[in-house]
Amino acid sequence: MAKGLFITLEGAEGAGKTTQAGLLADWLAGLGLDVLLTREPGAGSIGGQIRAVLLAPENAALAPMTEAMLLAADRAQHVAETLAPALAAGKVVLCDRFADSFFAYQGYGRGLPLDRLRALNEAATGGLWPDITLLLELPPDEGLKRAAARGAADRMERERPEFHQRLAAGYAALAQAEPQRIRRIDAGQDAAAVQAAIRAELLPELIRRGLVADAVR
Ligand code: Z5A
Repeated sequence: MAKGLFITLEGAEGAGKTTQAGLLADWLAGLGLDVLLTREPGAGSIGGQIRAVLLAPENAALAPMTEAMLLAADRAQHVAETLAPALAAGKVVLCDRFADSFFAYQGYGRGLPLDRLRALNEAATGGLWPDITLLLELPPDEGLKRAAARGAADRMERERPEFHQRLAAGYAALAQAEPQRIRRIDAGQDAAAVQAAIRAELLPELIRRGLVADAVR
């Protein structure tokens, strides 16, 4: 289906994904690439409505499978409306969270069976999978401190510390299983140093795929 390049940013709350995605989009555009920056959950008008249900603190009673199905619905809409057309048009797509969040949060965090989540994810994406994933790693308490400094916590940020520990372990397991795709980045450095580490990971890939000239190195 895809002929563009699909890059996802992953990590726990406050790891700096949104900050880094913006800096990365600017750098890639500066290299002359046609970039689309998007996110999950909540891209587009329908996604925005699903996101509001998912994150509202008053929806504390949302059952884990309901949460998973809402996230899968958001992803199905996002793939159909945004991701597949952009990749088919040859764009570099940067997505702030995608399927690895699903396995880390709903699988390792909530304890839903991974095989069920894989089936749900496959139904939502039609098999679309990231080419490269940048996993921003930060101890959970550090990320939560950063997120808290920003303001009121949403439904998921209010989870107990054990939940955040499980999802950090889940991300590590996903990265171990797919080291070629998932690049682990130390997110405990200042934002400029994190961005430099991301660019150092990506540049050889961009050159290898013929998207930028070796001269940029
Ligand atoms: N979710 C899920 O469960 N399953 C799924 O399949 C998907 C998602 C797709 C979306 O929340 C929620 O959905 C998320 C997982 C779940 N759980 N929660 N909560 P969101 O989109 O609202 O938030 P988020 O994705 O967790 O991102 P975030 O909390 O906004 O954090 P971030 O994007 O990683 O970080 P940031 O916004 O760039 O930075 C956070 C703060 O730290 C900010 O004040 C920055 O200025 C600061 N910052 C950034 N970088 C640094 C460095 N390097 N040093 C110091 N301070 C920094």
